[in-house]
Amino acid sequence: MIDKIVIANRGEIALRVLRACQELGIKTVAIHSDVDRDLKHVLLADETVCIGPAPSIDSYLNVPAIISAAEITDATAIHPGYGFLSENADFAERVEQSGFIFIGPKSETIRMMGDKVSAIAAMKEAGVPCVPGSDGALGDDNETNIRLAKEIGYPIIIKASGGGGGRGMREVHSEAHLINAIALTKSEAKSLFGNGMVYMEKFLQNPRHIEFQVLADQHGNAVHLGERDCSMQRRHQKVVEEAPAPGITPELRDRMGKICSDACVRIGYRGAGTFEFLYQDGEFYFIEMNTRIQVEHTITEQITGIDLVAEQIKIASGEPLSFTQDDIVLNGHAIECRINAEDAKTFMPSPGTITHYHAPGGIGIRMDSHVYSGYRVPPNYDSMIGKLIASGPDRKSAIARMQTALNEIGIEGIKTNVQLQKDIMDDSHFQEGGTNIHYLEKKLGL
Ligand code: MV4
Repeated sequence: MIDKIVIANRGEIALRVLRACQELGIKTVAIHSDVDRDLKHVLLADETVCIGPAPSIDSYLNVPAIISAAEITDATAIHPGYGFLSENADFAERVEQSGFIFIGPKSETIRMMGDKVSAIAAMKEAGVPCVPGSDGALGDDNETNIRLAKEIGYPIIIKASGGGGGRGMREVHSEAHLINAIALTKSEAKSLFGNGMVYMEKFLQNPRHIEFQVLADQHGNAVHLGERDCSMQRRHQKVVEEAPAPGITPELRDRMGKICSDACVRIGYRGAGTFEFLYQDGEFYFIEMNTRIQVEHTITEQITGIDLVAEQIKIASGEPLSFTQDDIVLNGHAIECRINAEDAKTFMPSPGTITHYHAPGGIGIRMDSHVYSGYRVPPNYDSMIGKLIASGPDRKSAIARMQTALNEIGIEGIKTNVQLQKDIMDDSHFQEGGTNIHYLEKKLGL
């Protein structure tokens, strides 16, 4: 059994993991950088280890320092959170080789999902619907690639196999640009990811981004926890997420969810995971799988009542899932607004001291944040300082509760995106539901 966990992260997710550990009676080790001594979870952890200076590369990405911290504190397991080393297969492998439990999938699974060509091949094989495309890496023969694109039909998109999350992709709208686009994406991919492999897909012009949450144990059991709509985004940064996704029928949810949980069993998946789909004209198309706990896991927790971080830990300890698919019931609606320390016009990060902080409350309100009055937001990391989650019996009540909470929240001393979130909640198209991935950028006039 896991009795002590190193929390290899910072900010709100480190606090989220610490809370789960405390509830499970597991001891905690907070590792932190120089500038993060006063983080809330560091102040609350059983033990703390400073692992390096502020730059992530020297601290939260410093693999030997993190493994050493696990060794000197005699920890059992390492929770990577999201971002940083959470989807680094080499890190997961080093953790396990050093005799610790990596709270996540096997390193081979992380490696397979990190390579999009192999991820798509595995999913297609497991019966998951994918975007019509090249079914593998593009070769160097121009004629073959031209014929392939013609068969798929323009517009198409060239994507780097080592990419994901929006990096290393290029749309192609006609044959005249194809060969050049492939060459450019290949060379970008080589310099960005050290891997020049690229593939081709039909380009979907107005999809929504809908993802399914899964949990799989080490005994061949897997379940899905429904879907989230993450279409409200700007430059590949999600701004608002909600669960369930507007307009998805129970039948479609059950069908797609089962496809995802069956695929988990088929590939030997372990832990929490997310199947990312593009959804357009009533059809789902798999694009990527995330092998970590995600920022927006909270909204799934609110509608299922399941503590996803606790489940990750229990699965990593070897416990079988304590519920079946039939036990999972979705209740009501939940919305998450990401609260960022950023300039409202330029979206540039706005670090500094929070002179006054007041968290909203009331029925259906959850504020996951590590900040407090007097906390200094360092300039070295992501600008997300918290997540405001509103839930209710239906979407309308969740929106009303979110609007109330956004008016109640008090964050002074730094710039935030609270006004943007109010504007989104007041937006008639958002209120209608089902806006696509381009909606927010268009609304902002980008
Ligand atoms: C696409 C696409 C349209 N067609 N693939 C962007 C991030 C990466 N996860 C995949 N992405 C996309 N892939 C095909 N075949 C449009 C996007 C896309 C996008 C996807 C999800 C959320 C936001 C997005 C913003 C721009 C483009």
